[in-house]
Amino acid sequence: MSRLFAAAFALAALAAPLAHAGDYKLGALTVRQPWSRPAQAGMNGVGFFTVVNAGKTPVTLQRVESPAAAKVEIHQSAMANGVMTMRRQDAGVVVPAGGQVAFAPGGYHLMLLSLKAAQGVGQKVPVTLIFDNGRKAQVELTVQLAPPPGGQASPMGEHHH
Ligand SMILES: [Cu+2]
Repeated sequence: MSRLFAAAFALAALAAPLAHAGDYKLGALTVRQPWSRPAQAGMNGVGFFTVVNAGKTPVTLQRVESPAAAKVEIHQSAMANGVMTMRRQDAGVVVPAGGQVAFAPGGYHLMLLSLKAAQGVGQKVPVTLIFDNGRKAQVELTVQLAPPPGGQASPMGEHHH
């Protein structure tokens, strides 16, 4: 084995523990552990993940597209007078420089309106996250029943669509 190969292997070994399977890197942004829930065709689906911004400037997630749904909206759930409500976030969601934003049950989420097909556990749902710096992240939401291990805890419990 050449020295060059040995060095490359050493680097790969060092980098490995930092990356989770299912993370997507896009410049200074990382989209961590995107997932969704099972749903029937014609119903609304959800999308959850964490966006980490290692850069020195804030980045806004402006909009989201998916071939799996008629339309995708960015929503935020909030508790108001004991009632869980959802609001569309038409201005997008800002990920601060050096910070992160969690899309998780009870908070921010993607709403996949009118799914074109049923999505079952283990399936992958393609979505494209479009940021204000012109970057697009193509990620796949893994359909599962519960949040990924090590994912963000739910800020306000479950919420149903
Ligand atoms: Cu919603």
